[in-house]
Amino acid sequence: MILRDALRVLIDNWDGSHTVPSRTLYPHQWSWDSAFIAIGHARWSPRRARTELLSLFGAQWHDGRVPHIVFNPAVPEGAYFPGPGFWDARSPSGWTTSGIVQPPVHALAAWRVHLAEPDPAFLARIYPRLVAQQEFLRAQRRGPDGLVSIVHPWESGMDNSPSWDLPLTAVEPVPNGVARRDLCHIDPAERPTDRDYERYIALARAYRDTGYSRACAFQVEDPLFNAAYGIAESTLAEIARVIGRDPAPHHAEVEAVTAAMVEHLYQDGLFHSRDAITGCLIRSGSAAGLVPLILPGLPRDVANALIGTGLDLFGLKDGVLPSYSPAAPEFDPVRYWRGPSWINVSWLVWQGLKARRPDLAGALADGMIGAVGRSGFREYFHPFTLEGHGSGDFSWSAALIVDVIAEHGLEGVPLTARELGHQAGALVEADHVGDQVPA
Ligand code: 9WN
Repeated sequence: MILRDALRVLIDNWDGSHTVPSRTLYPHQWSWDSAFIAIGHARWSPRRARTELLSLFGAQWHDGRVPHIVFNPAVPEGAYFPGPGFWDARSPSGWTTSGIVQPPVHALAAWRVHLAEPDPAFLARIYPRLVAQQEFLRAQRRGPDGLVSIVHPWESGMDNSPSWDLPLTAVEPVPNGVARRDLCHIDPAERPTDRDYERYIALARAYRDTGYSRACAFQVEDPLFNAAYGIAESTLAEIARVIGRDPAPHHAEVEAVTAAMVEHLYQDGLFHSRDAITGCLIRSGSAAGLVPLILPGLPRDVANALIGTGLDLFGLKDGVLPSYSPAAPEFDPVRYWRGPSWINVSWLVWQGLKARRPDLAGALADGMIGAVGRSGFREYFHPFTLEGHGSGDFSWSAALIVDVIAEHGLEGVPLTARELGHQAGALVEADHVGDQVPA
């Protein structure tokens, strides 16, 4: 039942070449959403997964950046704020886009699509684009210590995390006089405050006014973003091997960024963000600090300490990962990224736990399935009651649950692709009607 419902969400949110995160709240294509969604599609329709990624990379800029939103021209300007008119940006291929990025989890997604249905031609096609995405970060975002920065909280993907409260004080909030669209759909208690929103808009406007070329008042080295950058290099090495390219530079790069993260972002059993303007570590209780567990070369003592922190401060053994530690005073169990549990961050930590602590990984898989079983495919969940919040029928919650079920199974029995397809039945047969495969 969960599986069929998940596929139903993915099919309903499909727009012919990509999947919207949510029909109501987010009616365009989002960058890291598409990567997570492709990971789910790979389990039942690798073709759709390839289309999802290729359509996103079809809007890549000449400098290699993959914009965090690719706007659907058929959706009215007012359906999402800030929309294409605000960002005033266009990809070389003609798509209107935003000008900021999100964590580069796309190489990981491409690789998993390939594992589901080996396709060296797809890998050969997407590899140079994935490399260009990393090169953009090296060219425009890498600091002297070898870490890449985000220039807007939206680039972290964990937009309203308390980790950004301090660096955001450097941004003057400017009332923008535009009604917030998100509050038409969601209770204000579950979304960022107006003051935070004014800062987001002021910062995006300032970056836009530099031609999307110079960081403004916010420049932060985030552990989730850097871990994504590192795992992308590690995965690019795998891809390079399959298509006959040299994996060595990718291995060297993931080793270098892992070492830089341990040296500069790790303290007392957790990775933290660092303000790249002041050089100060922003000590916080964000679950972003556990995501470096996905890095294959993380020193064992660091990994063990992270797991200890996960158990002590995040309640990891209960199988539900809050986005912010309940032990911290800023914790809020229902407000956007300030405490609720999200399936994508849980999924990333699950990846990191599988080889290191299968028992905890299993508990987390059961916890993710339990959350959607209790409340449906919501955007986020109260970490104690599992009550759902934010948007309903949220695509990455559905997609990643398909992946979790395919691997971990329901009640511990994994499903083969054939069984998964069989369970999905007629839904899968009907899936390709109206698809537009990117040229
Ligand atoms: C701004 C689409 C996106 C996710 C982000 C999440 C939220 C947007 C918003 O929705 O951000 O990009 O309007 O709040 O924070 O991670 O990619 O699902």
